[in-house]
Amino acid sequence: MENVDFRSDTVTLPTPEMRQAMAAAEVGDDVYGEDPSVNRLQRMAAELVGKQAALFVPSGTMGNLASILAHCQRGDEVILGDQSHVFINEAGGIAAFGGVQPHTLPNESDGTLDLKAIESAIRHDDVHYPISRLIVLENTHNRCGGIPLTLEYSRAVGELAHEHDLKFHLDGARIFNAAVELGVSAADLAAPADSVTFCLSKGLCVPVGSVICGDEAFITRAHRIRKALGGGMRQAGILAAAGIVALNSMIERLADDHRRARLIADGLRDIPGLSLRYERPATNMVYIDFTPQANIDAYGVVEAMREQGIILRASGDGSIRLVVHYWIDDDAVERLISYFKRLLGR
Ligand code: TLP
Repeated sequence: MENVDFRSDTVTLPTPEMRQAMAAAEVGDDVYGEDPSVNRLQRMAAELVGKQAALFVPSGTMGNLASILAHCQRGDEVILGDQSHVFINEAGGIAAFGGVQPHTLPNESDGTLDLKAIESAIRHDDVHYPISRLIVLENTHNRCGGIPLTLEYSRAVGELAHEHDLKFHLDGARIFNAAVELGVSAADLAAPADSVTFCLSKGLCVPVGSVICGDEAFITRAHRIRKALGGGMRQAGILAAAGIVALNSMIERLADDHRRARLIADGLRDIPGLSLRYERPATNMVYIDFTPQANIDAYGVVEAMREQGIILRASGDGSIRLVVHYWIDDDAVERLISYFKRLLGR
């Protein structure tokens, strides 16, 4: 029996087409700017999200870090959500390496930050205060159920930022999930932002890599920072070749993942002892909690499911996030639902 892994879309393996493209990739030394595959990927990425230029980086974490350091000076303040990946899951890098102070605001359940709260968080000019420099949003919002932030909301934040002379960075790790779900282009979603990071190594199945996009001056600064962070890779075209396949052929199919996430929610909804944190999965994630009625907790579920070849991960708060991706087909969805029914006694 084959294992199926619902822990994250980061577990995705490259497709056979990617492996072929990687084997045949034209490469050069990218630190010299001489890797034709990296250069091609960067041009494609910039065009796709409607920015002047792009930079290939090893991870989404480095993409966010290099972007924030390219916008901010030491002692500057960045306004971001208390549930954001940058704040929670990036090892405090912006503070550790950039001396940048996070000013967190509570994320609403739909992943947004209240516009009035953002406005009052922006510091006025006073020697006591840090300088408010940047707003960071996440789209889709991972910890808020994988929900996409709308075009209208992103525009409102962009206007607010620019009115106050702040920059706006978008952690668009899953921006293509958002675009596909909302039926808009990634370029439209990214337009209000000064910079955007997106990941190739999640739902798009590339083994390694993310891309930062923005204007030429921003990318020039980010390029130097990437080098300082140790992210200058040599024959990175081996990886970029998979990225090119992804941008050409893996975006539209993300809708299948969203459809399957909804099938999972429908299949689990009425199981006693289990509750859906978000009634209707917005994109490719289903968050489940266990009520006292369940005869088992999240850790027990993970263990029992592993014996059936279903790989899950429990969070510290007792929930499980199920993430759908390219390697999860309809059979895997069926298997998951039927084991949950069996395990929880129905
Ligand atoms: N998210 C991972 C874990 O780190 C939690 C996951 O399994 O979802 N931004 C967002 C919104 C992300 O979800 C992630 C990864 C990143 C940035 C960082 O990307 P990588 O893992 O490439 O550094």
